[in-house]
Amino acid sequence: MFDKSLILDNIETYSVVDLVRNISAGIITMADLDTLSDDKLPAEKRADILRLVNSDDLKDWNEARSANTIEAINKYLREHPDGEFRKQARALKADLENAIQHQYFGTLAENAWLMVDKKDPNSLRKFISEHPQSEHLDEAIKLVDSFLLDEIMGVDVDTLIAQIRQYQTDRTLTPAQKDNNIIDTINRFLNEKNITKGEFLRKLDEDHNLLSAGVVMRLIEGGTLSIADLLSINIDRCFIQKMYNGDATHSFSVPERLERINKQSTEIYFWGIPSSGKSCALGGILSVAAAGKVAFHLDPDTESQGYGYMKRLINLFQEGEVGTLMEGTSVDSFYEMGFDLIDNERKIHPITCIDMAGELMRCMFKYSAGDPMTDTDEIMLDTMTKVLVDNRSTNRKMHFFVLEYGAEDRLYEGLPQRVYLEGAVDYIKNTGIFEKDTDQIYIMITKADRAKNVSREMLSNYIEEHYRGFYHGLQDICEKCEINGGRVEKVAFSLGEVCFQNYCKFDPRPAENIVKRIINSTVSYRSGKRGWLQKVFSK
Ligand SMILES: Nc1nc2c(ncn2[C@@H]2O[C@H](COP(=O)(O)OP(=O)(O)OP(=O)(O)O)[C@@H](O)[C@H]2O)c(=O)[nH]1
Ligand SMILES: [Mg+2]
Repeated sequence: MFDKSLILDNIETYSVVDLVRNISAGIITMADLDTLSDDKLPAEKRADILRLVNSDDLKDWNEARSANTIEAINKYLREHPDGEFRKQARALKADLENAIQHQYFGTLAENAWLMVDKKDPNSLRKFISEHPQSEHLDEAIKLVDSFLLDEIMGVDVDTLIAQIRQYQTDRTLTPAQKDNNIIDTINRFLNEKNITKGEFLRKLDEDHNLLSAGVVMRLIEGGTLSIADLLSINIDRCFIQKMYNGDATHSFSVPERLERINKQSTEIYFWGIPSSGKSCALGGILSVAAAGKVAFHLDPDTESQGYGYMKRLINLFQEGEVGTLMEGTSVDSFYEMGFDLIDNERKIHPITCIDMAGELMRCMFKYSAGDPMTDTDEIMLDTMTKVLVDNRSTNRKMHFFVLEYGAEDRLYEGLPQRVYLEGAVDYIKNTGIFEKDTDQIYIMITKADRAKNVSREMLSNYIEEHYRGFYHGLQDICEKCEINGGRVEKVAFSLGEVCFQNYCKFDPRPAENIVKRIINSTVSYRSGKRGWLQKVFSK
């Protein structure tokens, strides 16, 4: 309506052709023009319009326009060399030719995109330069970018392993999220990042414990791995059997809070970051101590706060058998395991082993660094302070600092094992908990089955190379507190063969070595001499 009155009100500004086009478009009619005076629409212009409206020119142009093909427009141009609509016809023809050309190039680009090797940056670059109009251009540029980033970041199979380890230690993820992320990352690296299955299998061969049974099962179900692959990297059939039997890890309920160590005994503490192998080492040591070989007998204290836990640890490892390991110790668990170890000369060594959650090391670090702590963190630190400072017993004490072999690059909340160990030493120095009654400090390198040739020299070099500050901090404490003639003992430990994180074929020898050391360096008495023992522990 607006168009119509606009045209009629300004009729003098419109050409004859323009007015005819509006008539043929139905915007105005001849009857509308009849309402206009001759002043506005002179008779001559009105006659021209009438002639054109009734001419073949307009009819043919309308036909050509509605056909909307180059053929129809060419026909109009051919038949009306003086046609009034030639200009519009040529413009429409150019539009149609452009559209066809665009469509042609689009199809070309589509076909070319199908042919591009998406794993080859050169192939992608060629596509980008030859098909700058393609709708796949953004995708191609992104792919090239991700290749460049991989190049800068150095993406290889080691990056994949580092990412897997990162997820494994990420406290913000649930166990299901960890597994999902690990599986997705492995598949992405194998499918998109030019990492071969052979390379990945070699890494699994180097560390049979890299992936959990749950993740391996899902990789097999998804076709990424096969049983034949596992056999090809020398994974013992017994572990595959265990995995398919669906044997799950042992879990333990949270024990009651500990106020003090009650038993008159030598107290043995195990310090180390989460998953460094403290509980496994303790389990191995207790199992061996109870096995009747390097010691005659182990008599657990039923009174002990961690009695149930101790009984289960003792049964966890049997020589040559494939056992299922336990879950990580939760932050609010602090187990006291008291027992009498009767050596082969029938002398009695009263001992209390204390298993602490690795999370406690983080709490100590956070405390020293002034970082915010949760309520559970506070409670745990408080338990430790009660046991080791406020309600400190007069018992003799040994401390094992557990250091996981080969975990230098693994980060826990962004920091490596070294930083937490050094933080623990600082905390210990400040609280003075090693003063007076500590007899020995050990550095125990766990998971030593991963090392090639374990020897005294190799252990010393390894510690010197990766944990110098921590080692010298401990040595400092030994010298100042006159512990073991100023010497930190070093010992290697391994459970034997550990596979899929949850299963273990137990080799008792490393644990036997530790039990012998414990027997040699703890106070003992012959039965019937408990009064004498009381004197020893109270000195
Ligand atoms: N290769 C190898 N792996 C081990 C050994 N001991 C433990 N592990 C692995 O390390 C994992 C963690 O061991 P734990 O003993 O639970 O570690 P932890 O120090 O008690 O950890 P938190 O209780 O979380 O502080 C186990 O589930 C095993 O997969 C070992 O001797 N060799
Ligand atoms: Mg533990």
